[in-house]
Amino acid sequence: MKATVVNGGASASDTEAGASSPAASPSSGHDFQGLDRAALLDVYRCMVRSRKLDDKEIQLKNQSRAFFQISGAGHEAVLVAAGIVLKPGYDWFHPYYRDRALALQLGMTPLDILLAGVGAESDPSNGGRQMPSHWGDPARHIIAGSSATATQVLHAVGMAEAGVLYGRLPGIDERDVLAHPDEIVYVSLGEGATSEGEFWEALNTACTGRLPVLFLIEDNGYAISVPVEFQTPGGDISRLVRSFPGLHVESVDGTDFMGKAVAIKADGRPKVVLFIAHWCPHCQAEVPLIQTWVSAGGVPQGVDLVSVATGIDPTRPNYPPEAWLAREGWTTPVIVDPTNSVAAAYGLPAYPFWVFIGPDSKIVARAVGEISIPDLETEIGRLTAG
Ligand SMILES: Cc1ncc(C[n+]2csc(CCOP(=O)(O)OP(=O)(O)O)c2C)c(N)n1
Ligand SMILES: [Mg+2]
Repeated sequence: MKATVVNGGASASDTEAGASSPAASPSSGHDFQGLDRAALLDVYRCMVRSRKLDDKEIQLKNQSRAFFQISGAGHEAVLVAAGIVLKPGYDWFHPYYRDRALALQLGMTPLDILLAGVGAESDPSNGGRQMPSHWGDPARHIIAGSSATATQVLHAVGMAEAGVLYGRLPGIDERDVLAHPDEIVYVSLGEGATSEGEFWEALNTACTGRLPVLFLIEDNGYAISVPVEFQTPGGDISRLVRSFPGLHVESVDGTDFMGKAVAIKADGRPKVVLFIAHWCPHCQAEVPLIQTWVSAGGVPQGVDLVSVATGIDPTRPNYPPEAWLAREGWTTPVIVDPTNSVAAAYGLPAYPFWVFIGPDSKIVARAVGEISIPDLETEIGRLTAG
């Protein structure tokens, strides 16, 4: 799941990219953004709790004790990160129905969620009058939304505007409790809902008014059965919104809790970089084999595997490459190279193209064409052997 984070306000700079804010941990050589073991375990616990609740609700539905289920599976990582950097009861939340892990991270309990799951009168979100996963918790500033997709983005922009006005207008009761100069408004939606007018109206107003809104677009590749490339031109909403004045845009791997923007950086870790073209039959053959190897835990600890989608051609098969790779279940981070500049920097001669980079950032080997798993492992072994 790819997450695009955009905000139109001045005060949200440390909430971008779904990443957490503290400084780096010195202990392990990995960058955990300063989160210690206990904090990371809490993150993991919340993600697992969210997934287990999905599983339980599916079971309840199969038993006809619940009548609808809306899964948050695959969305957990970026949502727990968002819940950590934002403050319940201080910032304002307009989540959508996939935001189970956010609701948990902000403090809603599994019981709260299950009561909504079975439509109980005591459901704290909506008293059993809404579908499940329509999170609501006034004390935590979680505002239950409508089932009509994308309506929440206009509510969020209105909330942000109200916050600004509360700061300016005299004589408002409880102003100090209800509004804070550095509060922000979070709103989330799927990539399909960005095709609706409400999304563009909201962006328009947020940017014109420089309102502190964080839009989290959770791009899972589909709007029910409609693939993203059928309704978002170019298949990537983050590319379309980059020209809005005052809008900061980050596109991150939403299944990676650290929300890393994908890059090939000199960070002391050996790397294997795979360049692929969506239309290339050799790449199409290679991708499932490599994915099987990755899924079986083939990439050794301490080595980064990165893929670069290059040679992009809208007139050729499997365009856009992100959608093709999503269909293939590709879990390796992808750098999209629309101008072939990354490929040129590494001297790509043909597809697929492999580059093996040592911990000192020097290129150790290059390989062109399909590569067998034993040969791949031999090359990686040479990298890690120093
Ligand atoms: C205005 C409106 N149109 C159609 C629907 C039916 N509907 C519910 S979810 C959904 C797909 C939304 O896809 P996306 O925005 O990508 O979110 P995802 O479910 O993939 O997270 C649709 C069309 C709706 N709820 N509201
Ligand atoms: Mg979707």
